[in-house]
Amino acid sequence: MTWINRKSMIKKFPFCAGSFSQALDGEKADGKNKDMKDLASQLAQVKTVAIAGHVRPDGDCVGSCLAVYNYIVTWFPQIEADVYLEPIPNIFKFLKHADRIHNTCESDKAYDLCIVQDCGDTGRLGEAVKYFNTAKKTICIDHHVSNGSFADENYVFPERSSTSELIFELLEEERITKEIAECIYVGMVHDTGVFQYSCTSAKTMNAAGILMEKGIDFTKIVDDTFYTKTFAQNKILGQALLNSQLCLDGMVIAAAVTKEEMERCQVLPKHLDGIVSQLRVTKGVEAAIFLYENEDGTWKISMRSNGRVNVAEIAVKYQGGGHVRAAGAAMEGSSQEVIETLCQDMKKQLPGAQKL
Ligand SMILES: [Mn+2]
Repeated sequence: MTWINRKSMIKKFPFCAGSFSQALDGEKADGKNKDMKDLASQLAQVKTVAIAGHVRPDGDCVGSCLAVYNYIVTWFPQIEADVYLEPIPNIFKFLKHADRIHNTCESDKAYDLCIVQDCGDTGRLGEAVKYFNTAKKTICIDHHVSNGSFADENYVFPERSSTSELIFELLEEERITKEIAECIYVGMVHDTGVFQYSCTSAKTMNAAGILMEKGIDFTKIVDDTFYTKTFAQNKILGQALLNSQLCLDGMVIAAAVTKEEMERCQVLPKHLDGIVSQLRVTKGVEAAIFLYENEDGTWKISMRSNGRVNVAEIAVKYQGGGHVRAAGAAMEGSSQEVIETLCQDMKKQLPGAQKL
């Protein structure tokens, strides 16, 4: 059995960084944060602003970036603002001004201010890093544990549910329009698994309550952007569940889907999100393993833990990475070999587990 070095795997699991970190004292946050109290005062003197987030943008990244963009165009119309993000998932395109996002960074404009959001390091900004590098001033707003506070001003709180929750704090409540509220709500919903992960706090819920009072259609937002799956996605989920097996006396559940099965259901890797989460909520399991076959016959591995197993530790062994409860890697071999190898690793962390 061999494994493959895929550094990108480490970057594939942005979900809810806060839920796996030890809670810091949010208001002191280890001294890296300067005195940024609100966004308005940061915008007072600037004429041009670039907004950017991480590559492969997720709900929190899109929501938080568009919230700031909509805030600027609504309340600071004299400022020329641009948002730079890689193409966003279709489900987020209903957000106000999603159609104005620049997917490429052709302009060589140097901005007065560059605000980077939901991004733990400049390496994850993709092409938009050039606007960060050339801006007169930079601001970083983020909740990733790994964030080194790399900007001039940093509003970085790793224990918070989402960057969108931080944006909520930085805006004046009365200036949060319905459209801005929708952006923030989407980000909070996605990074908390609909207010479910342990990063969800009373602050998150209070903010969500205020956003609900802005008249947003919160039921539709949750359904349309989080729960709704295409028919093809449901078919492949069903196939994965049919293929699943219990290992280690029922402590681990594992499932693999092959290229052929993906072709039959007409799905791409990006349509497999959520399958491993469904496996994880099987009664009695400590961890879930989901594999899908890459074009070259290798396997992309996703792992989730309910707490006792540190899946990041296992992923790192195979040059992958992630969080304690959510991690991934890529491996070679038959699907059964891969599952057995990973179960052996999990067995070491699960005293009492008997047979594979
Ligand atoms: Mn986030």
